[in-house]
Amino acid sequence: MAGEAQSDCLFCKIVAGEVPATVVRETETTVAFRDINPQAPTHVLVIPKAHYPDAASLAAAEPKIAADVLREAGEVAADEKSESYRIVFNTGSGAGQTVFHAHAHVLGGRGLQWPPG
Ligand code: DGP
Repeated sequence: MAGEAQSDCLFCKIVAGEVPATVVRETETTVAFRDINPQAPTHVLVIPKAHYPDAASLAAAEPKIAADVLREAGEVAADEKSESYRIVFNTGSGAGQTVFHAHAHVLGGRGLQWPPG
């Protein structure tokens, strides 16, 4: 069923506590944890606990949870005292998505260039 945990999904395993992560925030619907390969002083991933492969499919099926992810991304930036920050949803392998469980990258703590590569 849509949204159900997938046994082969790394981020579902983090939600279940089967893979360790440095969790910085958690709500009923979301978890935020530090990226294992940080690209900035603040690099936190905010994920829905429910499994959807990308941000658009999450928003189509569960718009409230998609809003929860965005709100939590802002809360992470506030917790980290990042006044300027970037929220990124890589979607598709051509855009660099490697984990097919929706996630927002929250990047901050340094100047960020535009356009991104
Ligand atoms: P993306 O490339 O947009 O799908 O982002 C996936 C991110 O997940 C990438 O920046 C690295 C991070 N990542 C991969 N494996 C792990 C892990 O086991 N733990 C944590 N905390 N992050 C991970």
